[in-house]
Amino acid sequence: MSKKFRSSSIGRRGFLKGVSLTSAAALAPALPAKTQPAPPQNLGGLVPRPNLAAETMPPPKDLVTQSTSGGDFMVDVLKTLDIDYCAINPASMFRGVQEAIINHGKNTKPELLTCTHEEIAVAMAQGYAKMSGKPMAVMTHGTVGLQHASMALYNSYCDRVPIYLMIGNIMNADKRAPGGEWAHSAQDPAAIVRDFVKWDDQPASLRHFAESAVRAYKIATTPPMGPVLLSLDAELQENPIPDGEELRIPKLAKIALPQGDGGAVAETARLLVSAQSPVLICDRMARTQAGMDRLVELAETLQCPVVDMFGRMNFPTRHPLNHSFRRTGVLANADVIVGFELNDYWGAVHGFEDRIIRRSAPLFRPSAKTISIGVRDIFTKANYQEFQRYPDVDLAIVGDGEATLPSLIEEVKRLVDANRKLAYEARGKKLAEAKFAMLEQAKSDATIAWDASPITTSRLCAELWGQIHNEDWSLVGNGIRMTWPHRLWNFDRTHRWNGVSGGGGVGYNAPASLGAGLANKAHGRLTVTINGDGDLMFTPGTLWTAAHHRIPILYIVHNNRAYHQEYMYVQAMANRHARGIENAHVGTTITDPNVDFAGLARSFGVHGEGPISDPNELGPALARAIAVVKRGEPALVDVITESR
Ligand SMILES: Cc1ncc(C[n+]2csc(CCOP(=O)(O)OP(=O)(O)O)c2C)c(N)n1
Ligand SMILES: [Mg+2]
Repeated sequence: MSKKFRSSSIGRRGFLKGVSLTSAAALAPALPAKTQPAPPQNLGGLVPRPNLAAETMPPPKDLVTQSTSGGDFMVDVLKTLDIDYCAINPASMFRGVQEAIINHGKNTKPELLTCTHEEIAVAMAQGYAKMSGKPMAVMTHGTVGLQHASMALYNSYCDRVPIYLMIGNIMNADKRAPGGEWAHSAQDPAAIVRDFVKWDDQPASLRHFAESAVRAYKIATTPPMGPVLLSLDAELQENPIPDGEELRIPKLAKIALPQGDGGAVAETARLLVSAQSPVLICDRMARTQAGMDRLVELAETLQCPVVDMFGRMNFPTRHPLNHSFRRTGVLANADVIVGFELNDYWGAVHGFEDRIIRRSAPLFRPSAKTISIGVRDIFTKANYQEFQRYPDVDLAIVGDGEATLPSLIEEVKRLVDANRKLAYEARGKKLAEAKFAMLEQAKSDATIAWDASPITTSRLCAELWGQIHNEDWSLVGNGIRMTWPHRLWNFDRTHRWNGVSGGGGVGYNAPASLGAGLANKAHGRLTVTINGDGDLMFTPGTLWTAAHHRIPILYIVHNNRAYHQEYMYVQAMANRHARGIENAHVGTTITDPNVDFAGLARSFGVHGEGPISDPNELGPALARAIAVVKRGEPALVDVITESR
């Protein structure tokens, strides 16, 4: 018998005498013989593994007390960035910073928001940033939290929205507890999302952190904006600030936005002024009310139509020059087309059919002059193909759309003489007539199947509009594929609409709307969102966060009990293959069982109404829910809809 074996067998005998103070058995309260748990059966891999590290470590000689921590300094740095909120799902890898935010930072600037999924945290930040104009911080666990966050991060990236994301990591292998901390650490944790964040870093010291933290903010908020990622070493967060360490926090520069080249802007003005039928198209253009006001000024000066692709709230929907729903008509006539911050210039000026076979055709004449103004060309990555089809424009002006508008307006105004003014007025009159006819048509279309059950999406939107139009309302998400509210309602300010997901990743609407609702809360606005049932099933825990943080928001569930878009695609495929559409519900519907969204809401502490399939019950249910929201709480109305 080897010596090694003998000594270990003695150790085992000692343990069996019950003298090992550090054993789990010694720490457990004694139970009467009768209630002693039965010895574990063969549970295979299900038996929880003991924390060997804790059991075998001698107790520390001195109780560790430290008056500073790296996390405290990190919070001090964050405070200089004027970040109001930090959305988290709690995780030990950032426990140092979390504790510092709560106790050192007094849970203000940033204040923690408790989220039930990392995807919710990031999407909340996306909706918040667009509505408030500034980033929210998000903290997630190391590898696993970041993996959950990744799709929402991709949406933010595609939408060019700043997200200030931090994750925890343990860089020194010697410091990782066995088990989870190894699985939650990575050599290069950002690798999984590097294709769709603008910048990332893993600071090795607190000085390094300070610089990277300020740099990250600057990069995220410089157009084209985007998410950034800082990986925070747990030791750096938790340990004291090293003795004698002189730390300073770099200042955050005021960012002057890039404007389009003066000569190119003057050329654009010349083309616009001399055109017979100029068209302006915009997408992610207006960041502020000034952006919308300037676009109105430019359009009114030229009396030309504006097509809004709705990536932001760019142009008032009831304005006589808003021809977003006559895109095909106005482009067919256009001789000059100027696109502002178009995510997809090619897509905006082409028709594309993808239901049966994939084919496309230009919507404009080959002789039309095409110009783009925006920052999209400044920043492109290779792998993910969100950069869209190549837009072969005649002139690409690289500059921020909103920031370039003043010089363009000035140039245009300089060139417009009295004769032109007269011609423009005549053009504007015709456009106003067409717009009026379009609005009347929309109102009439909305009455089709008015009394139908399930409820038409047009009736839903008309009822909703009837109850909110006298409030300072804000529609922050729309699962009705963009049509009815924008056709019917009077969106007249930038906060009336908050854009779309960017990456088309479902699960965005519910949490992004909540983030926008949080931003609106400070202004006392009535926040409303129309949420697909499928979308809400991805991120239902959002409702709990709404209740927990008392965020007033009205969720309308556009409940067609299906992933209806996909249902229609499967129908289209079945049609193409001449096999009948009877089976298209397989894998595409959300029935059997039906989801009780009102019950779900109530279970999270949110006022729930519905399911409502009788259109006459809709108005009273909306009124009750709006009353709840107006007193500062969230509410949900589940509306059984047909899809149109
Ligand atoms: C993460 C993700 N998964 C799946 C899809 C495919 N998808 C596109 S629309 C859609 C349906 C969403 O359902 P719902 O919100 O109810 O909208 P509806 O189509 O019923 O109007 C799905 C599953 C996606 N875009 N993103
Ligand atoms: Mg649906």
